[in-house]
Amino acid sequence: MKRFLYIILFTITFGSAFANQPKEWQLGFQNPASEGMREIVNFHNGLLLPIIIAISVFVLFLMIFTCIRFRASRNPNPSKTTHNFAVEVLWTLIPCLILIVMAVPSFKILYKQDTIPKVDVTIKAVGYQWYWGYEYPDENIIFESYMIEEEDLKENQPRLLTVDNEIVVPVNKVVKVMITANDVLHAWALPSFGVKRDAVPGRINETWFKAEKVGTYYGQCSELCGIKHAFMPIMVRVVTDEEYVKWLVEAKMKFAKEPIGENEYKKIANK
Ligand SMILES: [Cu+2]
Repeated sequence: MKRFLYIILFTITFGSAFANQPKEWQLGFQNPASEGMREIVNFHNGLLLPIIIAISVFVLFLMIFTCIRFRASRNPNPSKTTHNFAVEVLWTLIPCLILIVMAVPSFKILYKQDTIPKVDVTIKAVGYQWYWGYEYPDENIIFESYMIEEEDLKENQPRLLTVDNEIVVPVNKVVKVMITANDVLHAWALPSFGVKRDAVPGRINETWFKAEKVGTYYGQCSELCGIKHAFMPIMVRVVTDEEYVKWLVEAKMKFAKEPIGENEYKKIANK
């Protein structure tokens, strides 16, 4: 039984290895790319899943046992028993204990996610019907990010997930994301980083992640926001520090929030 369980856990954990995006027939989570998500996956696969499997197997056993043992043909005069004090105490206490065992590590992870460490890069994400607007407030960069239609996709660009202007962040740096919306509720979600926050008009929600691997990661708006809710994906490119600096220079020219003067342009270009 134990070995069987390990095989299931192994398949779920590593079945989708090396993927930063959903895979066909995927069962488990996307491959984690941050410490936060790794903790969530371990919590789920290491604790929650075994408990859920054990409970399901136990309930199934009870049902089969009851159907056979107490079937009508074997019990022409059914028992009139209605109460059993000991059983009632047990079936209240045991579920309570199980919930406490699950709640303690769960809150630990939640509180850890809630505490933002020293921030290296700040990004503001604004949900619109139906695209994302991004701003790097410290870098004078602002741009919009639209999904690329299926007919315009290039090779290896995943359908419904690729955008024209992705956000770029440096690897192993704490990125704070300030999330809000301009019209209706949206939600900024990135499974590989274990990040999901509602985007609420008139309010800023904060979250953070520290991507551990260079690569491209995909997420989607996760709050029903209207007819094109499924077509406002989130794309994050995690790059090395040098590549990030290079991107910043390009982005500052391309996406400057305020028009920049010739002197400033030269300053950026010389960086
Ligand atoms: Cu949305």
